[in-house]
Amino acid sequence: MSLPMIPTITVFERSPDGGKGLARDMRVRWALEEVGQPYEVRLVSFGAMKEPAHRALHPFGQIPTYEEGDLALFESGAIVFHIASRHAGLLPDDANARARAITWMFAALNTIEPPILDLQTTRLLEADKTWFKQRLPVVEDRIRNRLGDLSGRLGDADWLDDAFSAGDMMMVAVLRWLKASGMLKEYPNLSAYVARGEARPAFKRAFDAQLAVFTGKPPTG
Ligand code: GTB
Repeated sequence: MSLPMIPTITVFERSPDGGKGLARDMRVRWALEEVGQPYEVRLVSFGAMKEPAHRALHPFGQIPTYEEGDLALFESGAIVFHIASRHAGLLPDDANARARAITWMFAALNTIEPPILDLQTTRLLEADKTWFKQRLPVVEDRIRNRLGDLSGRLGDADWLDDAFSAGDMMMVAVLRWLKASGMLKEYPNLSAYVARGEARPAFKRAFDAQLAVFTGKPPTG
């Protein structure tokens, strides 16, 4: 009898978010928790991330990576899709519903994440520029544009397409990046949607596990 393969993911040795669960390993942890797959974690420093050993796993020298036997993956979206495809729980059985859930995963990563990332980059790297004050509202309005549409589509539903799926998981993970900005509060149904995602037991386990890396104390739950 062969033993089940325990995947290993890489995460920041010391996450710059201070344990808020904003780095992209959080979505991989969350997916693994949703499907009940145990996993191991290898901590990587900023220096080690750029070394050949890590670049063999991740060409861009980043986290997260995912190793399972002789399979090595990078890109959080591809990793979550792999997990969701191999296990029950994150993608519906019905072929059309499955395709729609995958569409929402792409929407989270390709349509919602880019303007939000632009805001983080603008705040982090461009605050000292003369044009920062003019640029900031432009970047924020691009996000509002997307949030308005997403909010309209979600309406008063719990999830984007019937039952919770990898599409919701990815969307909530991306929207969480906006919490500190206060922008999410402008869309009460999106705030509630994120809160619903965060209330899931699998989210809590994933959050506690990443926090434990930061605090050095084991998860309490
Ligand atoms: N497209 C890749 C993926 O989805 O996996 C992007 C991977 C990536 O950017 N990883 C970051 C990294 O390794 C960690 S998530 N950075 C080190 C480097 O590039 O040298 C970083 C992150 C945390 C929190 C926010 N946020 O709050 O907006 C954004 C990005």
